[in-house]
Amino acid sequence: MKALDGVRILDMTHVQSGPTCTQLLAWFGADVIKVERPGVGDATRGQLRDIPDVDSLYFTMLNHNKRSITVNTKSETGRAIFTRLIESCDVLAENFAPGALDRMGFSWERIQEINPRIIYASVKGFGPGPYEDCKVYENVAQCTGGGASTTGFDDGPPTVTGAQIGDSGTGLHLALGIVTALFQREKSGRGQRVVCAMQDGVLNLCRVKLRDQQRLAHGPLKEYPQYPNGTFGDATPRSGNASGGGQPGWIVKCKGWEEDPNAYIYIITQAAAFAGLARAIGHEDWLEDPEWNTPEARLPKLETVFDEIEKWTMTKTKFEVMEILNPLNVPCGPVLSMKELSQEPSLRGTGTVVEVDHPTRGKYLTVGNPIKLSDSPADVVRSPLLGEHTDEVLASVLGMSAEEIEAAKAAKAV
Ligand code: CAO
Repeated sequence: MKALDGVRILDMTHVQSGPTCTQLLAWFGADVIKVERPGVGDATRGQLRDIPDVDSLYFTMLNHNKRSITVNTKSETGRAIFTRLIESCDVLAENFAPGALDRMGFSWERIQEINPRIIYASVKGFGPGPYEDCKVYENVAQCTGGGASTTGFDDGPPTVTGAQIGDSGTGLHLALGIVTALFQREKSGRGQRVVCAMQDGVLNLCRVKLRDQQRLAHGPLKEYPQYPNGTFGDATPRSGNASGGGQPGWIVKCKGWEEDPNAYIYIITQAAAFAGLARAIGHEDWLEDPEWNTPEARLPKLETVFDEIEKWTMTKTKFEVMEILNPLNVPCGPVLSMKELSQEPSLRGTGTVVEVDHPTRGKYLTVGNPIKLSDSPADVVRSPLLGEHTDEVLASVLGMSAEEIEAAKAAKAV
């Protein structure tokens, strides 16, 4: 048995933010029925294709464990089928441009009339306000949610990150909203509206930067590299690779950095483990010297501290550094490339990196469910082909006869 067995999701999501959410719910056991436009489908099926005429990795890696049905929700017969699907499902999830579902004839009021128990969940770019009608993609959300203004080096431009905090991050938020609403429905008997704006999701993940904005009013941010030599403006600045948690940290070069762009390691010079670190890099002299042996004394000289650490790390590989520093309780982590992560045996062992077989693509790697439940294991099942389950869903979920299905096909509704 899976945690969400018995929960049926009418999945109108596309691209990345919404599909991330419904994929998670599918891994927890929900029956996710992905509704796509006949002949077209989710635009990502054809985006960034590596193999001609085959569903892209963009699509396959975001739509595991789902069933696909094609319905033209703008045709009369299609709308009637969609109405019956709303009646039969617990959740309707979507992330179209603002107003798209209303334009199809399905306002929240109408959806509640059809099924008062349904949870109607949406991702939008912005919440109510001046930008509520805007279309939004990942990097736009990273910029509007505070990610870009606080990422990068102080002397460089705002920078977006490779982690998809706008899309996948908001999808995660939406998934939590949906299961919370399902939990409340157990007591209230009613569905509700769940909305996550990507700007809000990114800002939530940048919470500590709003913390720093307010600390700035009371003096410089001492853990930022701008202290004590640089200047602070009136907004949280970009902190480069500085550690956010009040324990100084930085990325330093390791052996082979000249050829390998990822021969680096992150090292945190936590006060409690500093003595071991100083000894390891050959700086016992720091331990007795009041110029170096307290965090306060080191704070204005962090650049020198990390330069000295780097002289040592450049003589070792990032994995050797890890092996030496871990027993000394020095928090550190090698910069791992996607190539290294894809080959890491422990991630294969836990199902976080999984190989999947696909009928037209063949074998590919994906990221499995990162959330591990002891009573609800997640098996990764390949993504559906466009409309692969149309007949099956119309017959088994809506009880349509073969003749009715043929008639819907003839009307080009499915
Ligand atoms: N049958 C008939 N029509 C369908 C359909 C179906 N099964 N499924 C979708 N459509 C229609 C929609 O009704 C819409 O038509 P209208 O414009 O006439 O209302 C159209 O297809 C596509 O909707 P869209 O405007 O959402 O698509 P887009 O590619 O232009 O925009 C995006 C994409 C992501 C920018 C936009 O959907 C958006 O801003 N979504 C909210 C924020 C979000 O989730 N962004 C993250 C995306 S991941 O980077």
